[in-house]
Amino acid sequence: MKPSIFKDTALQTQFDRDGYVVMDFITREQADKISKKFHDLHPDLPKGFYSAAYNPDEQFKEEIFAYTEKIFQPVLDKNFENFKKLGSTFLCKSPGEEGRKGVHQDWTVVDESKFYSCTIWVPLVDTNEENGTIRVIPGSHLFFDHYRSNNIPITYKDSIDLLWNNMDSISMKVGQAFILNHAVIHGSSPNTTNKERLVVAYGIAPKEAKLLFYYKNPGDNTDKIEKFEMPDDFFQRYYNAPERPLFGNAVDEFNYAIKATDATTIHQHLRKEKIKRGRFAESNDTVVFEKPSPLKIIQKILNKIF
Ligand SMILES: O=C(O)CCC(=O)C(=O)O
Repeated sequence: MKPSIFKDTALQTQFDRDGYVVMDFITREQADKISKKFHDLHPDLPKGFYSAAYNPDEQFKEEIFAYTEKIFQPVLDKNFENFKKLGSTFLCKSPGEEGRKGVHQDWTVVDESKFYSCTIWVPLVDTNEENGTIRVIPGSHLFFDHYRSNNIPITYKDSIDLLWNNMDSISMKVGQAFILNHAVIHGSSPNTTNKERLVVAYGIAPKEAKLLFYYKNPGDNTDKIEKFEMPDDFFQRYYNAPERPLFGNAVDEFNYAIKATDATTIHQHLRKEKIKRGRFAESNDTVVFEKPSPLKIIQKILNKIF
């Protein structure tokens, strides 16, 4: 059993089952303040999908963390226990196709046989499919147990469209939080409106979880990966991804090969999850996602009789 961090046991159960939860988090006024801070720090709107995490200026990122922290602190204390803070950043998605975030999982940064790590994703505007809200496959944090990082191959590369088409698009109100397990499969559509979609993202993990990072050299054709132990401010400081981290302790090195998972297995995972949630109609087909209409049921019965 992995340690709990939600004070509300119903939320923890939902998080453990789905790999994410949505909850009310900060007020519209607080969201507007954070939004103003973003605009003060970014007088020119960044293009495409922007994360402040890749800025090498630690002072700049510390200012974002400290500002968010002041507003988040009481809300975190009210809702979470036994957790540690990993830092925070802005995610801005400007209008345009380049803002799309494809199907992915976030890096493995803790020992996931014992722990999990999370992002609290808080939109500073209402979000929906049109302006590029988050999309997710419920329960997909339990599909695979591979290490994840830049350059480590993914097991589902041949099923990207299948996964994208089976995501839930989560419309959110400003100030709500989408709290995701870093292992859950997620992504986001392009912003097709004419206004930026702004989010503040804040990392947390169970207190006892040591931070880790797995690095694969893209220029190396072997299966070798390196394991690093990282300080708790890893996310605040690691700006040069996908390159080798410039800090942390390299503690191990080993061969790590990932086999592709075939589409049938992925269909089975999706089907199982949909059945769990009562969203999969009984059928001899492998992928029927909607409930059968009464007309179809009558037709089936008639087909059996005649
Ligand atoms: O903000 C978004 O649209 C997606 C963010 C995301 O997927 C990530 O940072 O891993």
